[in-house]
Amino acid sequence: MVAINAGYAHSAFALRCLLANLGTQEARLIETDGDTSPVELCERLLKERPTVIGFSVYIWNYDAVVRTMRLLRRIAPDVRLVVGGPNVVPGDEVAHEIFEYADTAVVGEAEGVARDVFADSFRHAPLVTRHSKYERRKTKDERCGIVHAPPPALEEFTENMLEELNQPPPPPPDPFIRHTRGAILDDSIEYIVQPGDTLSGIARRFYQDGSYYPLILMASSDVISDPDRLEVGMRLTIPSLGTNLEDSKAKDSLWSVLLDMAILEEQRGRPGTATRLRNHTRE
Ligand code: B12
Repeated sequence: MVAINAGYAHSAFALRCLLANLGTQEARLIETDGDTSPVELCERLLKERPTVIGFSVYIWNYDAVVRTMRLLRRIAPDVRLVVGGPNVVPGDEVAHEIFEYADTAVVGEAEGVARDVFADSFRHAPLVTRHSKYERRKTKDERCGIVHAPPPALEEFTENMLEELNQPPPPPPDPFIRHTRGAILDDSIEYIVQPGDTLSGIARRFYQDGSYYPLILMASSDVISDPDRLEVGMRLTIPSLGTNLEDSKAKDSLWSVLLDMAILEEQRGRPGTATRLRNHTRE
């Protein structure tokens, strides 16, 4: 299978899809680009001793594919040539030469037919009679076989997809982690929000440092949606700062939340608070 890629760095997605659908057939992917000459490419291909060569044909490699196929027809007339890709368009006035050199042309998305197309090319398809060793003249009977690949069964696909989407979401893996984001709650206490309370004020009261408020946020993320909007009567969980700093895992998750909150504080125009949050992670 040959892909002549173009200027933009990319890999031949189409041929990887086809190779995955070839079953047990032995096949190789040769990727190159427009800088490789047809002679060099033919050399490289024939080293593999192929019985069939499949070309992926796009607008950016059409000429290179035609020149390579023309050469192959001369120097390796027994190798069967298959083409496919968006630039294989029967009846196209510009891109018609490809059909003169190909034994089989596949039109459309070929995953479903690849196995058959290549198996037939290998085993059953009669080789076109060559008129001389170096020249191949087509007669009306020697037209390239055209395989129209049926469009993929998208309805079935989307139906299955919809069915999957309509399933209820799976339960979260670990409710403890979801609610606490890794904080240890063993020595925590409950605090009911009073009028005038702020999260950093509560942190100052319990931790003597308002910039540790993310620890309360971690433990109370099931009730607090916005750290700037506490509501009177909210029941907050206040974890022990000491217990969380002593445990390396809990400390790591606290540090990552402090850094997240530092970014948020900067966005909200509070660079001083952001710096204090970051400073904790350097302690
Ligand atoms: C992603 C994409 C890009 C990406 C990456 C390209 C890449 N090669 O991976 C980027 C952004 C880089 C890109 C750029 C360009 N693209 Co573009 N791109 C696409 C897009 C949207 C998807 C390509 C893809 O991966 N499809 C999925 C694969 C599996 O499908 P497929 O390539 O068609 O292959 C199937 C069949 O064609 C067939 N098949 C393919 N090869 C072979 C070989 C054999 C032997 C057989 C039997 C069958 C077979 O079977 C495959 C599996 O079903 C298509 C449009 C589309 N919806 O397909 C345009 C498309 C490929 N791009 C196109 C164009 C024109 C370009 C540009 C030239 C645009 C420009 N003017 O700059 C550039 C240059 C490309 C380059 N490589 O330098 C055209 C090509 C037209 C043509 N007749 O060849 C397309 C078809 C869009 C369009 N309708 O105009 N593109």
